[in-house]
Amino acid sequence: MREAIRDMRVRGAGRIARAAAEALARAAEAFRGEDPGAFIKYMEGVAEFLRSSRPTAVSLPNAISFVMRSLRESPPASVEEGKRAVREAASEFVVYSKNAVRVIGELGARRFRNGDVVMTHCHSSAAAAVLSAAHRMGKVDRVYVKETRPRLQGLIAARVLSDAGLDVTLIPDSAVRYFMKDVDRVIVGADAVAANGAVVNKVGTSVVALAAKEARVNFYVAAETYKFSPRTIVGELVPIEFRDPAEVVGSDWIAAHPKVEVLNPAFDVTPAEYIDAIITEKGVISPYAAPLILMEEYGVRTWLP
Ligand code: RUB
Repeated sequence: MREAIRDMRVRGAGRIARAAAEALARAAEAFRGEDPGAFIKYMEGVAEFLRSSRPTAVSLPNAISFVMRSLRESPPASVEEGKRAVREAASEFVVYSKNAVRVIGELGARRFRNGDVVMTHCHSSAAAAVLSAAHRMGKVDRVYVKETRPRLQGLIAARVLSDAGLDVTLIPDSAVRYFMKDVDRVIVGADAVAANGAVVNKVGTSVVALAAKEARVNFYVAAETYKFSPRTIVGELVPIEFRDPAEVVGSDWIAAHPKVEVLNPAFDVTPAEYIDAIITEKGVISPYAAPLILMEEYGVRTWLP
C-alpha cells in the first residue's frame, strides 16, 4: 500500500487516508504471535512505515493516528483483542470518511445557484461530490476542468464529472485566467487545512484562487475535518512534496539537458484571504474558523502524535 500511495495508484487525500486505515487492519491480521506488547510494537512500526508514504496530505497521519489510538488508549490484553480494536477503528474511519464526502456534497451543493458555471482543479472526490450533488439539484450544468499537469489528474475529474452528467470543458492549466470571466464559482479539494485557514492542495490551486479573486469569483474548498492539520496549531508548516522531475518532461529530456534544473512541487498553499468558505461534513465555515474545527477534533491541548 505504501508503494501504491507513493506512485499514486492510490491518490487523493481521502482515498489515501482510507487506504492507510485498511492497510493497518490488513497488517494487524497478518501478525503471528501471542504477545500483545510485541503486537503493539509491530503495529507502531507499520504505522510509521505507512506514514512516510507521502508527506503532504495530513489525512494520512490523521487516519493512522485515529486507528492507532485504539491501541494506545486502552492497550489490549491479547493479540486477538488488539487485532479486533484495529479492525474496528479502521472500519469506523472508512465509514466516517465515505459518509463525510457524501454530506459535504449535500452541504456544498446548497451554496450554488441555478445556472452557475464552475471551475475546478485536479481531481478531488469531495469537490466532485459537491458538483455532482449541485448537478442533481439542477443548479450546475457546466464545469471547467484544468488538466492539472504534470500527472493530468484533471482528466480523472473530467471523466467523473462527465459520467455524473455535467457538461465538461477541459482546458490547459495556463488558460485559467482566460476562462475565469466565464465562471461563477470555483471549488477545489484539500490535502491539508492549516490552523490559519490556509489550504494546501494540488499545485496550481493558488493560481486559480488568484485569478478568482481578481474576477470576484467565489472560491470554495471541500474538505473533510480529518484534513485539518493539528501540528499547524503550534506553527509547524505543512511539508510540500517535491516529486520526480521526470514526471514533468520525461527522463530522456532531462538527460539530454543536464544544465536545466527541472522542479516538480506537487502542492501549493492558498492563503485564507483567497478562500470564501470551507465546506466540511460538520458545516460550511469561514477559513478563519479553522481553529474551531481543530479545537473540536483535538481539544485545547496541542495534540501531537
Ligand atoms: C490530489 C489533490 C486533491 C486532494 C483532495 O493530489 O490535490 O485535490 O487530495 O482530494 P494527488 P479528495 O493526486 O497528488 O494525490 O477530495 O479526493 O480527498
